[in-house]
Amino acid sequence: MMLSETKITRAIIERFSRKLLDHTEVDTAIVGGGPAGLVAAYYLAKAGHKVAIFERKLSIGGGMWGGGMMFNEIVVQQEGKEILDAFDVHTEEYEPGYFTADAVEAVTTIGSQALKAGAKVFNCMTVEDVIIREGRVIGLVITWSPVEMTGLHVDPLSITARHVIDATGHATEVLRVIERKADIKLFTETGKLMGERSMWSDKAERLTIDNTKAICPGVYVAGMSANAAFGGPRMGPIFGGMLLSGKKVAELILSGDRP
Ligand code: 48F
Repeated sequence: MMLSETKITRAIIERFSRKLLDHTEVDTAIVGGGPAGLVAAYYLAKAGHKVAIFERKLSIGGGMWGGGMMFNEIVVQQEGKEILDAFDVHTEEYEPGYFTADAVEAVTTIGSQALKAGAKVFNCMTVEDVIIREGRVIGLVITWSPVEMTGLHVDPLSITARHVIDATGHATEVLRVIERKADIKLFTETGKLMGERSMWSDKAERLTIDNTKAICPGVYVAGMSANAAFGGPRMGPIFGGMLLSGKKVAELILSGDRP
């Protein structure tokens, strides 16, 4: 059989369009495909939710690929190890209570499981705005990342979601746009984005879980974004909190929690 370039082209356009069309209305839209977003996507998709992850970069994995300072090993504590065990990521004890895993194995395995569970990743897409109706975030405004990067004057597209998760890490990009453009009071002490504090691994890892919750009607925060939203410290290259936060936000949504 002779391969036809136009058939290859049509296959890509048709299949991608079908995928995107299928995800113009989703149960949960996750902004950011870092460790927290990927773990959340896995548990939600496994439970039957229609899940779309929008990731600005070409690759998912966020800050996990590089471990600490590009030494591509991650550290997790006991509870984090249990999540890596569930994904079948190999871990090795370093000292009691400290486990290491290969950062690349962690990203690829968790990413693979999330997709196999049914979550779809839209990489190279940036969320630049939200849709709000009656004080509730009901959707996202998306554009191609190269459009954003080059500053091309092109209008975006939008999707709707019953739940949105800001899993954008340190940047808290969804919350920033809500704060800038809407009169929605966030569920923080000040009603505003509180901003992350300097590194304190132990405290930050615990707070990440506590801070994983709804931040305003329609939106949850998970991962580093949760600490940055509620004024918690950063934790550095320990990733258990990210994984546990992804699982917790999925459980909150699945429990019917709908702020
Ligand atoms: O930063 P990231 O890995 O977030 P996380 O899951 O994990 C944090 C850790 O990596 C590390 C840490 C803990 O050890 O402190 O930083 O909380 O992944 C966030 C992803 O969101 C994407 C970004 O490219 C990254 O891959 N992202 C950020 N803003 C947008 C976005 C946006 N507006 N639209 C789409 N993707």
